Amino acid sequence: MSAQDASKHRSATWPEDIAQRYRALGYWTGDTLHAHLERAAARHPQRTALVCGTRRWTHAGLQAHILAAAAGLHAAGIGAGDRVIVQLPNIAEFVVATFGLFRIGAVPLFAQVAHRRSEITQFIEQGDVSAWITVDRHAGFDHRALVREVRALRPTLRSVLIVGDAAEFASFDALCAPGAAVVVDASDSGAAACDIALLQLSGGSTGIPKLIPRTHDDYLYSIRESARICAIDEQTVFLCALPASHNFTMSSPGIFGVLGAGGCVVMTRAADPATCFALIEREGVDTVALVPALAQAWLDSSKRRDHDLRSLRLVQIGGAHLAPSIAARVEPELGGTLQQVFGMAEGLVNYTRLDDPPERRIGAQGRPISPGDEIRIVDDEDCEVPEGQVGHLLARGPYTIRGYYRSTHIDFDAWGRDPDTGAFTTDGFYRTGDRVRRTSDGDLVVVGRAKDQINRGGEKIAAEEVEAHLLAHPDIVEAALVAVPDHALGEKPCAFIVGRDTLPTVRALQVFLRGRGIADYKIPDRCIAIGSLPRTPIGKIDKPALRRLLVAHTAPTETALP
Ligand code: AMP
Ligand code: DBH
Repeated sequence: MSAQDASKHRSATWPEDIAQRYRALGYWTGDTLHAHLERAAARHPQRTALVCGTRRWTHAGLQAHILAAAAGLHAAGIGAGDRVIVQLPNIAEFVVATFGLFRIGAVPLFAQVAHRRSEITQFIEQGDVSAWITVDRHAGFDHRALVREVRALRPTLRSVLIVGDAAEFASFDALCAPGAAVVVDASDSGAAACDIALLQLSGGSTGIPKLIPRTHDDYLYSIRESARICAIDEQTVFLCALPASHNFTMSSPGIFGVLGAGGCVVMTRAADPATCFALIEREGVDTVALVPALAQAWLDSSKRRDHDLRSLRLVQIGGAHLAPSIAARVEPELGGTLQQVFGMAEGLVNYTRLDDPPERRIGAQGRPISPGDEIRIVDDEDCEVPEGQVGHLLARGPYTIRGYYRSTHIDFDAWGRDPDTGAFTTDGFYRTGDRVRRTSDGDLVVVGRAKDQINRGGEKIAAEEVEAHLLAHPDIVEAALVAVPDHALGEKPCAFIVGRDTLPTVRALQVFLRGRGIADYKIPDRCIAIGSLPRTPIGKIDKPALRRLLVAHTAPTETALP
């Protein structure tokens, strides 16, 4: 990237006056994510940092590996400011690649391992991505086949690095083998604290995915404070069971928070109870982060009796609605303190505090990290609702973005607002799309959602994105995706479709959607044919009416597809 492009990239994040305020308040310290980790390694060189199967790294050993990766990535032509898709499962290379990229000032864009051609090609375009680091195979899927498909469609993608058997592609392992490459100069870090460190994916509610730019300054602030709130230190042993690419697992306080405190991260590719309980016992895991669906699977597993889980100190649950009946079982049945986490990749994170009384930890989603977090709960006209009433949650603060990422410059207006998108108010608040109320204790309770999204066990699905794929089917005239309650996952997507003369079977539709190259978790399990979609008076599809049809099971014109 040219020096001019690099400076554009650098300025495209926070308005300067607001940045200065957060620096003056001490929230932003001018530190980078990799320097933070390097200092932890200097304090605790011989402590275990990372465990992945039978492989283990001390903090000093991990630093050496990261430095070798930085040199290897640089030698592969990746430079400061370049955007690089990191699509890896929960393996040590996730950490090595990510911090190697930080070290040379490159910007990881975290895709999920479940993402396929449709998502990856969009990310390449939107992020103007030049490289992609992925794995040979995961969960029975050959990622090299995906790379071949995507490369043919996106020739601008310069390099691909594969962890494992690289076939005809470059091998990440060979490139980054410790000692194989010239180690980059310790002073040679390409990034400044105000630069974009990484791009997260928005759960989204529109057809086009949005990229979330997080700077070293703002991300590190949320991580440091999260680690403090969760009492993470060098004794912490964290089990990374949810996908490492998720903002929760990465930063609340997650992988980054634990490593930055000198603690240990245990990676597991499988999140099932038997695997995780065995790892908790073997490694003395004390901290886990779960979505409600996984917590419930762990609670309901008979395998619990076969393992000693007494090392558990903190059980964090977030990402989706946690039923109080499940919450109440966590401490007596798993041990450890329950902590609810209500966060978003765009920024704002709320935690119940470890010393809150049990009823607050069971019944609420906590309160923000920072005194600098500004929260408004408003009605449809953006007027604040009376205290205690339900409204839309708006958030602004030292680690909540002011605009989504565009590879070109964002011209912020006077309030630091990205003028192009309705996701922000005129005075720079992020519209979370969540409906909440505040309790008299000051905790937030999430009561629902205004955004057109399905939360499938913590995986967010933008209805519009899937509807667009459904509408590409020649036999479908209209389509609407809504959430159907599900015992195990909380919600699942259900498609209502209006067909022409012949309708495809559910199976055929699923095959069709897979063929469109979308992640499996977005594919509806249920499809219902309907004569016409209900509309609101202004002509929008009436999704609440569709949801009512689903719940009541009384849709007179509905027929489940064969
Ligand atoms: P994402 O956009 O993928 O970062 O997901 C963030 C969204 O997940 C939030 O805006 C909420 O809708 C949902 N969410 C996260 N944590 C919780 C929680 N503890 N309870 C209910 N919903 C949650
Ligand atoms: O759901 C989320 O995105 C989420 C949940 C808990 C999150 O981003 C976080 C904590 O940081």
